[in-house]
Amino acid sequence: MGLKELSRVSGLSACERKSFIFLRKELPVRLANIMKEIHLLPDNLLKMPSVGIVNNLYAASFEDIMQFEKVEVSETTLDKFCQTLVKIRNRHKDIVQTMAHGVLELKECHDVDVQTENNIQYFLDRFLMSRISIRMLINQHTLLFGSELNGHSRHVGSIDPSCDIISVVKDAYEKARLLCDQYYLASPELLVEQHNGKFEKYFERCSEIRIVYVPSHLFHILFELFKNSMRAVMEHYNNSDSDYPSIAVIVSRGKEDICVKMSDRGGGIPRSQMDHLFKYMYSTAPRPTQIDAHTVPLAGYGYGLPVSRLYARYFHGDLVLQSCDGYGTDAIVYLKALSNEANELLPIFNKTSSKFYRTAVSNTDWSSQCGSGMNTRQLRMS
Ligand code: W6P
Repeated sequence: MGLKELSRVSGLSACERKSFIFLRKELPVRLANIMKEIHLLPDNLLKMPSVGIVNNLYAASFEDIMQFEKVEVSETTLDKFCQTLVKIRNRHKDIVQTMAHGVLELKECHDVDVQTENNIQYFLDRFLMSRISIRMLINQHTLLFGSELNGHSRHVGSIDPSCDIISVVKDAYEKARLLCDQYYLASPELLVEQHNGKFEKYFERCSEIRIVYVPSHLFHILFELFKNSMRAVMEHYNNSDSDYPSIAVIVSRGKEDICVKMSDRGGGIPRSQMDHLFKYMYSTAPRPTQIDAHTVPLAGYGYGLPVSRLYARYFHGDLVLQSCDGYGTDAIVYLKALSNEANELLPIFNKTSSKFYRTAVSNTDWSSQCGSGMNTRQLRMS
């Protein structure tokens, strides 16, 4: 579904009944798809207790929704349905941690080969994306038709039809800054600039960059990026410098994309480390022991970055990082400028997806040395 439909189908003009009819079919499909996929996980991981727990929670939620399969639609049914959705949302609240724990358990008991690591990466991207989509549907229904109703705001459920990007940037910065100040007793300043394409010249007062979007998703992404940038800056200048280089954010609107570029001067990351930032297996390394139990590190060792990228991709955006080692890092969040292009990106379970888990990682056909590479070629040619 698209952002437009998500706000319309279960929106003001449509009714609770329509949304109910849609969800009682759609939710079991999405739950079942991901349960099928859980069973394709490497055997070692499937055997981990945490994965069993996750599977049981999905099964329970599937059954809860199936209770509504053939019931007649009445006021009572609709009320019960809302309550069931809230129950399901709570039940799955900590599932990301549980899954991450399962991956840690696996790492502790077994050597994880490249093939297994690839499978887990592929699975978690799809599992977590499916979870984002299911929560989006549940939130829309319960916000619009449940008791959480807020009639005053312009929001349609969790969607803001006129989401002001710069306000979300400033909000995420302030929240990250609180954590940064707590941990490092200082924080970098924020510089924001906007480039609103052709609109800028004509209407100074209407030139805010606004789009149809889910502000909580954008907040999640930017908060994560700010935490990473702030940590990099603070650690890079870990002497008693009081002048930390600011974090610079540029928000731009083109015909197709909205871009939010966040640049820090935190010393950058080597190119060889770049891909690891989005790897679940890499980020589930046990935390280094904390010196002070009351302060938490600002960022890192979580699923923060890969999940943020999924939030961006969910409505056909993206998140990319680029770094100059020794200088600093740029993170760019891409969003679709037009809401009719912002449709849900969903994992589907089919032959291609199941094949992925069985296909071995192929050997590379590039070589960096003439040693062994040449030898095999010579051997084959002779
Ligand atoms: C860094 C590492 C990083 C990750 C994500 C976003 C910003 C930054 N800056 O040094």
